[in-house]
Amino acid sequence: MSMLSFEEKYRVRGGTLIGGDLFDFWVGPFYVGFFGITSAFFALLGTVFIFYGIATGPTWNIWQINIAPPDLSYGLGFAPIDEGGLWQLITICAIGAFVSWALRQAEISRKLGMNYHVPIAFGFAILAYVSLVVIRPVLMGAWGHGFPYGIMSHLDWVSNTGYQYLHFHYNPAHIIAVTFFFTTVLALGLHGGAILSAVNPHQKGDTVKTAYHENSFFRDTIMYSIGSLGIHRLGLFLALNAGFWSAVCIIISGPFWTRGWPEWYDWWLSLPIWS
Ligand code: UQ1
Repeated sequence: MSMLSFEEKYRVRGGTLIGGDLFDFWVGPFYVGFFGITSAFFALLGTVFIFYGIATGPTWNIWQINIAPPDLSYGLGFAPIDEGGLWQLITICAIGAFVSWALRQAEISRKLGMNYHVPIAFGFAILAYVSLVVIRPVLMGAWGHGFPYGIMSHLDWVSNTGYQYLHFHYNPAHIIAVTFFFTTVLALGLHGGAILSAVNPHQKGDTVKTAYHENSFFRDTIMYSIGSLGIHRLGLFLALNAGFWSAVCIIISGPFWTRGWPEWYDWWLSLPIWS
């Protein structure tokens, strides 16, 4: 079934941010809209650039493919296509596609009379990416500080960048980000488990359990239930903070702290109370 029987009533005109009624239509199950067009445009163009880079590069080995940013000597200028210019074009297409997608989410939210939690949440994921390839490189004065597009090469970049600060796990914002990532996983694990154990019957014919059972489970085990709305608010809070502190931890590394992160804790030894 390509369209649920009740979906038709949600296919309403309006809510567009740009283009009026011109792109206000669906293709199969997909809403198009102005930003659907720009999403597809940037995604396809970026993919073409990636395949151009692979085809003119030294390997088709999926692990070794690498499209690198320009040399640091190019600063914040444009580089020739085969010297990092392709990375710059791909980055522009990626940001164009991600932002278009967020705005398409905003148009669909408006159309459905929903609030903007979904595009805002996706905006945090975009922020985390943009921190790495735009904000930090601009603050440090060269596109060459962006990470390379490749499976092994981007891992090497993460490792090298980490060791540049001696031990990246001492970065206080990194600690906060990792803690939010782990707590997000814990919350989704608990929540997914709670939902499935309430909804999945023991055997065919058993009744599906409701929110009362979910509440009772957590009351009985930990004496507290945050509630069925609360768990989703908590989940969103945890996930957005994971993305936000990830952005913070990499933006402060270089632009605002150039020494090893273990040294950062010397502020404790420098407190006047010890003298
Ligand atoms: C919870 O309290 C709750 O409310 C009923 C859920 O909704 C089904 C949950 O999924 C979870 C995981 C909890 C427990 C969470 C906390 C923070 C106590």
